[in-house]
Amino acid sequence: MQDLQDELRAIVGADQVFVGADIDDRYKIDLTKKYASQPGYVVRPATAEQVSAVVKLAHATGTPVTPLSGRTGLVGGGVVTDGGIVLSLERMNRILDVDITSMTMTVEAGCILQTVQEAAEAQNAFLPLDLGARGSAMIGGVIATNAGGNRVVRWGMMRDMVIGLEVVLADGTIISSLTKMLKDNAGYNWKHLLIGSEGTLGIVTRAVLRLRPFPASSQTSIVAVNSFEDVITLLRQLESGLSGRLSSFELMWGNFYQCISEANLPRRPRPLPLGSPFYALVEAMGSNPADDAAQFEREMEKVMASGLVTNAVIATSERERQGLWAVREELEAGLATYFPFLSYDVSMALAEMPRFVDAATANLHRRYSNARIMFYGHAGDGNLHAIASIGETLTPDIRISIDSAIFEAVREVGGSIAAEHGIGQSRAAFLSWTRSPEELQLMRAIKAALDPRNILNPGKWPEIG
Ligand code: LAC
Ligand code: ZN
Repeated sequence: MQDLQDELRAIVGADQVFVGADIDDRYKIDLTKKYASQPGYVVRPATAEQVSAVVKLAHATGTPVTPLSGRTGLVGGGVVTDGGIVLSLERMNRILDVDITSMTMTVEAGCILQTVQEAAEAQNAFLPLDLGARGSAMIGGVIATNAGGNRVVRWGMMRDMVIGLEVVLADGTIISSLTKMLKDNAGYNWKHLLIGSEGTLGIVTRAVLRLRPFPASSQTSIVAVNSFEDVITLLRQLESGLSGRLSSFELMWGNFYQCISEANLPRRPRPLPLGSPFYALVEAMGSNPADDAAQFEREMEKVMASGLVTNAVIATSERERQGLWAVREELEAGLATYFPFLSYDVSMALAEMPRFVDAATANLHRRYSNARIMFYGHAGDGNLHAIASIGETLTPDIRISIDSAIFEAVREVGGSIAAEHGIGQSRAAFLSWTRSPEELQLMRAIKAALDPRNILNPGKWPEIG
């Protein structure tokens, strides 16, 4: 133990290794406060070479290593096994290059998403990935989890924005492929295997990200819709009517909208009256402010005139835009009346959404007659979030029972139990509900090949390694 500590100190410097009582709580417990552990060591390297040396040492000694970036994960993926090494990327936070000729930027894993977005914007460029946790989530984490968020409907997930990648493998090998070209079909694309592997196959240290022209205009609206069928028609109509500029389509069931509206929030978002079965937050982005706004208004008038949308409000300033987004972003305070709750992140074919919602609700009420559940999410991506509460403390048994109610419904519609937040610890027991035995066998083979000693974020996906 003392030896390992000394060796870690020799690698990263004595002041960047923490043990015992010197370990800050933030390394012990996750954001959801559902997962906690006693790390043996917290190590904060400054370079890929230091990450490599730490991992090599872990490999040699069979010590678990969990990479940690912005601590905004919701599934317990960043909590190390008791006694293991928390490898925090927070000091590796340099923006190395913004290249507006190739429209790429090269960043270290510990860069905060918002900082990266702003550095791109300063050069009139745009990193489209966006999510509520933008102010703390770090690039390494959003790559390791293949984060999605609010603009996937137009620009895809993190996977679609990573051009080059540098990772440290389980034996300490540094694979540095910080290329700037979009096309590269020279053999297996290992990069995509690492993206979304949640720290189980390698540790992201740097990345080259794809940039887009900064959108000079955005139009934002919240609309009320009467039926799910109309929601789909609206989505498809806006996709074509806005000439591909639709960048967010966030759906909210009526009770979710009501819950957030009635919460004691500083901004009290309630742009439209309560009582509609569905609300959608719609945003378009483009590069011709005057034309874009006119086109947006025209499309909105059309969908109002046809009755597809029963009510709408369009933001007329950035402040109003923020006000509309508050309905989706003030979740912590907004969900207070549901506390304690469990939250879900599932996906399915869009046409199956109503069947899923009905089945999940019925399954839950069969188990807990006083349960409450509400749905919202990135409907344009087939991704729904659910918030479930039974008004009492959520013991491990109750959690499994509520999880089962929701995931049975996912299984019924052939969906996925983990659309964008990942598996981490909280979904691990249900991986086989969503992946075939053959898929699990393939995952086991990949894990065994890349991390034969099972030191990288172990204990998270027990069926895999
Ligand atoms: C959201 C996060 C929880 O979409 O994924 O609100
Ligand atoms: Zn989400």
